[in-house]
Amino acid sequence: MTPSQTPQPSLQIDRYERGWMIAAIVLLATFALAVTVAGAAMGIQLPAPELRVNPQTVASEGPFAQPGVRELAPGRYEAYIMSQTWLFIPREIKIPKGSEITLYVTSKDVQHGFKLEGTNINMMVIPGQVSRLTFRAEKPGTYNFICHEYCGLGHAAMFGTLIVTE
Ligand SMILES: [Cu+2]
Repeated sequence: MTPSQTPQPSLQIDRYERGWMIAAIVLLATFALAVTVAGAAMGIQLPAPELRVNPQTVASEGPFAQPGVRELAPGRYEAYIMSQTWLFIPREIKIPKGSEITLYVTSKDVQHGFKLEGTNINMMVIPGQVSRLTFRAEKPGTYNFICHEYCGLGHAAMFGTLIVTE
C-alpha cells in the first residue's frame, strides 16, 4: 500500500462543537432575516452619506448657506441643518402632524451626532459629508434633537427642537 492509498478517516466533529456550529448558523440566519424585515417591512433605514461637501465653504455656498426648513409640497418638507460647535442651525423646526420631513445634516467643523429623541432617527454628522434620514411625524409633540458625539466643552448644551403641531 502506497501512502496515497491509505484510507482517510471520515471527518469527526465533536457533539458540542457541532451544536455550537449549528447555533452560530441559526443566529446568523436570524440576524439576516431581522435586517431584511426591518428594511423591507418596518421602514428602518441606514443613514446614507448623501453627498460630499467642502466643510470650509459649506456655510457660505449651496443649500447649507441658508439652513432651515423648506416645504416641497403639501405635507412634504426638507430641512438643511448645519452643525457646529456647539449648536444646530436652525435650533427649531416646526412641521404639522402627518407630514414627512427629510433631514439633511452636515458639520462645518468637527464630528457631531444627530439623534431625534423618541424616534429611530440617529446619525453621525461628519464634516465633508451630508447625512440624510426621513422622519414621518405621526404624533404631535416636541422632539429634541441632540448631539450624541462628544464635541468639546459645550457638547452637553448642543440641541435643537422639532415641533410637530396638530
Ligand atoms: Cu456634541
